[in-house]
Amino acid sequence: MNLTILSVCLLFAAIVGSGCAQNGGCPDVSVVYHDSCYFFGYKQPMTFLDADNFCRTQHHGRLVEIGTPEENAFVKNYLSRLSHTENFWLGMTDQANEHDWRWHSSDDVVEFFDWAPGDPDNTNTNEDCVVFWYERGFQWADVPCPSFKAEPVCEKSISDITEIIG
Ligand SMILES: [Ca+2]
Ligand SMILES: [Ca+2]
Repeated sequence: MNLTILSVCLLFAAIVGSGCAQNGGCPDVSVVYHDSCYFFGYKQPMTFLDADNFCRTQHHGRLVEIGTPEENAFVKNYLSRLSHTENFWLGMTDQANEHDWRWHSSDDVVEFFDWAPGDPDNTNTNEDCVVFWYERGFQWADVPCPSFKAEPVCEKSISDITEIIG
């Protein structure tokens, strides 16, 4: 664990009262919130498919799927504390049917949204993926899946880890 990660971890612990020592079974580079580990990419913007692949292969998880306003607030709060002017992918698309937003890993219907004003606008009828948009305080914006580049936020359920270990 390097100093930066440790600092972030301690800051996080101070905010939410959650310890870092055990880290809930998550890898050292992750942050724990409720029953998931989160990994925030911070080096290399990539396409949606590359980001999805990154989360599955590097973190054995998936792009983040936001189920509640509280989870959304947690992720946005974390992103806002990174000294990092970048956008970050969510794991949702409306590629199959326009305006029918689904979680990418399960095809389940997305029920909570935090769209930035004016989004989703499906610019050029070609915006089927979604980012936490830096310039709008990390509210959500639809962007083109194949050409837009952003950083991944990966999520892994702690129950998945328990199943692997147990
Ligand atoms: Ca769309
Ligand atoms: Ca848009």
